[in-house]
Amino acid sequence: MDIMKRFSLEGKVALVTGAAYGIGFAMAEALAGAGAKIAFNCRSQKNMDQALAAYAAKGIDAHGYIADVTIEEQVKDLLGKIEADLGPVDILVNNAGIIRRIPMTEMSAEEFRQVVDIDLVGPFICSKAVIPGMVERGHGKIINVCSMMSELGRETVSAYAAAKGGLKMLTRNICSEYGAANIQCNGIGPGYIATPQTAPLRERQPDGSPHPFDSFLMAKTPAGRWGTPEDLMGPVVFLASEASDFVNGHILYVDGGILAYFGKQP
Ligand code: NAP
Ligand code: GCO
Repeated sequence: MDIMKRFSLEGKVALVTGAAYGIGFAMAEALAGAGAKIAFNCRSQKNMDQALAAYAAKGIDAHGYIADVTIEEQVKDLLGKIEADLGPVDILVNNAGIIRRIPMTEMSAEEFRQVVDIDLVGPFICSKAVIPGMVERGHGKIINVCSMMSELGRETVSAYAAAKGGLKMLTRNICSEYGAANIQCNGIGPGYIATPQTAPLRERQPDGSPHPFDSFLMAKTPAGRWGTPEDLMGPVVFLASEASDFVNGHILYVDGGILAYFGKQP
């Protein structure tokens, strides 16, 4: 058996949501490197233009579309366009997401709902839109981008933790409901990754010292560093490929060991 062939995505069409930059962009780059045709969406033309230039600079012929993952009509329209341009989606990566860091008692219900809407209802809408075609064609891969907060809580991120915990269970439920149709739905749980989303946690103090969260995180991470979007490239190709065909409903944490560790002893 040529084992490397089991990792090939040649001939597959992948949709990575919110892949204009950050983790989604790196995941799309990895899927393209393994042979997949890439479609992505984001919400603004400005981000789209920058992203298309960034993909082109890497030699990737990515197809970008403006669509908001929380609006069902826009997602249906997005999938219709992708099917016409590239073919039906074989691999869906539910990556688009936001965070709001607000103490729970100061957070409005509207702010809470907005996070849950994008981080949990969005993946439901996108998955619901691709599953019937996957069932018809007899195969499909769905990868949900979860979080440390699928397992852990922390001050100020109640909505995000609720949404990412829910996304872990949506992952298991899609596996339960559609595993028999040869659809594998797994999650990737990145640890703390250096992207625009986590920039506020890495800002230097006025005296040039590291942000207190940065020092706290280093003491909690056996790898002793922040993750990079590139750290997610191998895991996403694995979960998108035939190599993982008997892996279903699993959350693969890519966290430098955070979830295994009690923290650095004083
Ligand atoms: P990021 O740098 O803020 O990128 C988020 C992406 O999502 C952007 O491209 C954004 O594009 C898009 N997006 C947001 N809302 C959207 C919507 N309603 N419809 C379509 N696209 C939308 O975040 P990231 O750090 O790369 O994170 C990507 C995913 O990984 C998120 O789900 C995040 O929760 C998760 N994650 C991140 C980390 C980390 O440490 N960075 C760790 C664990 C999990 P536009 O705003 O242009 O639409
Ligand atoms: C936070 C962070 C996180 C990470 C990530 C961890 O404020 O705690 O932004 O939640 O982005 O999801 O896995």
